Amino acid sequence: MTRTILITGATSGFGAAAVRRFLADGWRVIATGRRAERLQQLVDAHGSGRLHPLAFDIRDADAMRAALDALPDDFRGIDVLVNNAGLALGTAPAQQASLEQWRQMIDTNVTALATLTHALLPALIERRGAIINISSIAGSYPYPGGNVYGGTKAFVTQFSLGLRSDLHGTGVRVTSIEPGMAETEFTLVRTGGDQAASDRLYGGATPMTAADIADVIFYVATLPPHLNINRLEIMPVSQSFAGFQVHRD
Ligand code: NDP
Ligand code: 8X3
Repeated sequence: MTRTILITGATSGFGAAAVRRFLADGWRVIATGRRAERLQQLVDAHGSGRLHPLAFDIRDADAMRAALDALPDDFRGIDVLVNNAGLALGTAPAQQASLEQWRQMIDTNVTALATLTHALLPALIERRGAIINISSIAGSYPYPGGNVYGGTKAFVTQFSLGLRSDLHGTGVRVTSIEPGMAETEFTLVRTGGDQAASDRLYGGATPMTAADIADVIFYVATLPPHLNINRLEIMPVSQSFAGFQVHRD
């Protein structure tokens, strides 16, 4: 039977790679994001038989509801939800950060993720489906300038574990995937379009790729139904841990 997956943030990075990965395996894919032209490019490349684009700002709850309500019959039975849409904005210390950027991260990474999950829970329970949330190592390991971004990802991880508890006995699986450094448009977005900063961060480091993470999402989504990976933390070999900082007078 053809299974259906909804992937948010499918216009770039992990989400776009995951769309390709699941289509290649014969799934039906609902792909969301704001940039309609990027979604259209996916349709142009893969056809619309098993791919349904939904262009909306995930922070707009009414637009989200309307998009879900308008799904064609073939795409209504969602088996897997991948909550991937998200962003970091800025690297300034909290005391210099933009409140507007903080709010955008919370609205996108936390509120929209919870809203979409809430909307799809009845259908996912009915189909004994799965929820795969894209968190981050930033939710576990603080770093200077990570402030609200890290806080939003800590929410994603803890929300995932809480969902597991609540969904006990329903057969619905929930996984928090927590990647480290991966080269996507993430740093371009975070820096307001600074390509040189993005190149400096990833240059010579052999970061993970979007396809690496898409493979991990696919692995989690296709595990035997009696297995649940609760949390999955993944880094490139070139990335590891550093020490605490000490201020001296
Ligand atoms: P990209 O910037 O390449 O992709 C982010 C995606 O999120 C885009 O498709 C974008 O679509 C979508 N998105 C952002 N804001 C909105 C919005 N308001 N409405 C709808 N869609 C939105 O980054 P990544 O692929 O790297 O990021 C994917 C996820 O992975 C994020 O949650 C990120 O925090 C997380 N992550 C990334 C890591 C990395 O190193 N790259 C590491 C750990 C976690 P559009 O702009 O078209 O709306
Ligand atoms: C993205 C990874 O370390 O840049 O979530 O915050 S990090």
